[in-house]
Amino acid sequence: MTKKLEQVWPQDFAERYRQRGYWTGETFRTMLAARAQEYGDAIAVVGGDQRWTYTELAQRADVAAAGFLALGLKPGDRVIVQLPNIAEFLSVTFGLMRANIIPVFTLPAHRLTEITHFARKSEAVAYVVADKWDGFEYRTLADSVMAEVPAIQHSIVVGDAGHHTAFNDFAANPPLLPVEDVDPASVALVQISGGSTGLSKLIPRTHNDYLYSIRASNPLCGITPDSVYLGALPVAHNFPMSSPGIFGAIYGGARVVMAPSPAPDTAFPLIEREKVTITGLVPPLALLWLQAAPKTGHNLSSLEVLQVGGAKFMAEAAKRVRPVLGCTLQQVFGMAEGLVNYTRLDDPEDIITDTQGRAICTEDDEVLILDDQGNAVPEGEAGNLLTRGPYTIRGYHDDAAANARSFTEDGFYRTGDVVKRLPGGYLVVQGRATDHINRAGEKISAEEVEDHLLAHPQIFDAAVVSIPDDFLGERSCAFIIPDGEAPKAASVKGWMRKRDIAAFKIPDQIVFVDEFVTTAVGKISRKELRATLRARLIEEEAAKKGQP
Ligand code: AMP
Ligand code: DBH
Repeated sequence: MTKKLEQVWPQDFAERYRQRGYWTGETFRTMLAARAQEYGDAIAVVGGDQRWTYTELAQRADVAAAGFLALGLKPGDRVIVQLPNIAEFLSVTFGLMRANIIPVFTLPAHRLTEITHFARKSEAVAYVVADKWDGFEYRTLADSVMAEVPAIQHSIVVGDAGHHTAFNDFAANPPLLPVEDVDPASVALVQISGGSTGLSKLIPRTHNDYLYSIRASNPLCGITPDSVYLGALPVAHNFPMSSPGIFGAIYGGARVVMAPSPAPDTAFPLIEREKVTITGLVPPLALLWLQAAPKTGHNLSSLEVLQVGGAKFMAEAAKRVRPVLGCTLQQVFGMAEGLVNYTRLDDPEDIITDTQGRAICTEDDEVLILDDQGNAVPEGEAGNLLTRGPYTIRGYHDDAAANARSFTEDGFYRTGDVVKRLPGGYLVVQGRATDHINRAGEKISAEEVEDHLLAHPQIFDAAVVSIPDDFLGERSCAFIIPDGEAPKAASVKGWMRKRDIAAFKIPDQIVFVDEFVTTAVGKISRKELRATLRARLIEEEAAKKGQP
């Protein structure tokens, strides 16, 4: 028996969210069908040399759905999807949803260790990858995943499939039989958390709640049928997927352009050619774009909105967006668990540059800012952000310990972020209470990386911390107490690489130390330890910089 995959709000909340029109009963399947009706001949997606109209996208989703069902997959099954920014991202995803099969979205950067964790935790029965991407062989990864997780019965490859199941052969299947309509309160897809403690957790999102966040995002981000959204960040991530992202674009009858890379030399020609109007970036990429734009020969004048989020965008950089790129900046502070804040496109310039926006749902995104004792802090003072609302989850999948930690008894999600609130509900992110590293928008759990390091035969103990970084925002630094003679830092990094984990989790910096500080009683929490080590390194680096 597989564990039930669900996301349930208490009855009174569910009723309220329905009554107020947030949850409409629409599903991804009915949504796409309606768009194909209304915008049939308009181009829905551009990726590589593919250009599909809405009619074609819906047809391709039907073909994909028939193919998945012909393999023996059943409604309610879970499928790991690991695809880059290609047109097929949408035909695979809508195909799965068309058949009421639930996609579990992983990032192209994930490797065997992460994929097997997601596969086991979600009890997935199939795995969809592209053949090769960015120099990496996903078919080989698929072989390893299948060998380690026997419950995965099918590996489906977009492109040259080798001995795997070819997604491109799905077209040979008999057409789709009618599929039963799905309950809009059921889970449509699974997102993954950045993992503030330990391994990443699974985030089940329902049709009702996810579609609400998309539908409500569109007007705040200026999406109309004339919009062209560039998928620059990996589109499996919650931000470019839903804020408003590729789904917002499809919801609005607009166009998605898939960029194989967010680098200016790839993205700028696409902006010019496809007349892109909106895209979303993490702060380090926004800095790169600001640097490259004045020198580019490409015409970027179609760009109306540049969204920046995933990590804090500093005000000084934010101020340069309009003069350099000639478009409106939209700061986006969101989380795969739900709550998304946007600066509004017509906000005064200082709100746009100095805040991370305000919640989508003015009436029913409940935002609390509390001190460590749980008391509300006065407006303008920093505190812990907790939230509850029509698209914020009430629990992770199958993780009682994480749920006990991350949710209050009355269902508020403890975001782990420290924020202050300005008049009008605008939030300014000040920092965070949890020990993860936000490396250019990729969240890395200190604990997860420490666990890997502790498996090294020459490492006695390790503490991983975030260090402020001019470009990345934060980088990761591992403090290591060697067991005997210290290994070389490069060899520790090389060894980490062989652990089959996403490259962004490999420590940027390694510092060997003889011992960790302890308090008078000889005990120190990991949290205090990390804080002390971090403070000391920052101080030492500042002292070094200060020297002539
Ligand atoms: P996740 O829970 O993995 O989806 O990551 C969401 C987290 O990313 C938030 O809780 C914040 O810590 C961080 N984050 C997202 N957007 C911003 C932003 N605009 N400014 C600062 N931090 C952000
Ligand atoms: O960082 C995030 O997870 C994020 C950022 C902006 C997000 O999930 C979102 C918008 O929806």
